Amino acid sequence: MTEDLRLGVWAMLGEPRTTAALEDAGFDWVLLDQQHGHFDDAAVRATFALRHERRVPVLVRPRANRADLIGRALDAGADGVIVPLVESAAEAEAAVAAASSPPRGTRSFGPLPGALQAERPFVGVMVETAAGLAALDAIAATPDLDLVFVGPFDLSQSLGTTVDDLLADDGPEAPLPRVVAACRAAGVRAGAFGATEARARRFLELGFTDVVAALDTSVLAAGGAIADRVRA
Ligand code: 3PY
Ligand code: MG
Repeated sequence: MTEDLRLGVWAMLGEPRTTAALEDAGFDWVLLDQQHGHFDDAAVRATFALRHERRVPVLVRPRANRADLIGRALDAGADGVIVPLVESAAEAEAAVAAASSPPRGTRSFGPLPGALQAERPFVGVMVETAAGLAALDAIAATPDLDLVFVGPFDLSQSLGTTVDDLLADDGPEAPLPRVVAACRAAGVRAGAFGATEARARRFLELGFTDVVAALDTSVLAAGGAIADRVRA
């Protein structure tokens, strides 16, 4: 297994204090989901306001690949973004440009602490449609892109298959091995939304490095094991 493995936890609940506690839960990064989770801008800002020690990177998935949404997440203090539904090199470049201050990009300055980050934020784009897969090599080659991240639910629906069949398919021309190969060729990280332990392990076997291993809800549910141990 690669040493450069980064396991993530994906926060859906929009609960700032619960999410802040996840920074101590043993994962390498935390993501706040504004596309499908309950994080509105106020919850994102409240989560970052609780962060004094910045123990692990906290990323945001904005609702869409839009410069205004990416800029607001970064202004709130996000260490980076993972941008959904990217289908072309031009869309990937738009995401990187939105996250990067001039001269590299077009990010506008706002006089807030998050806007004063010295380093360029981490930028991932999600490949999760047949069109995105068709443009994979060009997307992965986007200058300054850090990560290509697979959304297996959208991707399997778009390809007319199931998540588990997608994960089982490991021939060289299969979608997931192609993502790993394209990322290696381009020198970007390969990530995926595993979310359950079994699927996260399978993504690691396939060569992905930045794998979501749990949701905030599943971390809470895992606490049932504590009750079981105490009862025993
Ligand atoms: C997907 O699997 O499509 C995702 O975006 C995970 O949230
Ligand atoms: Mg998706």
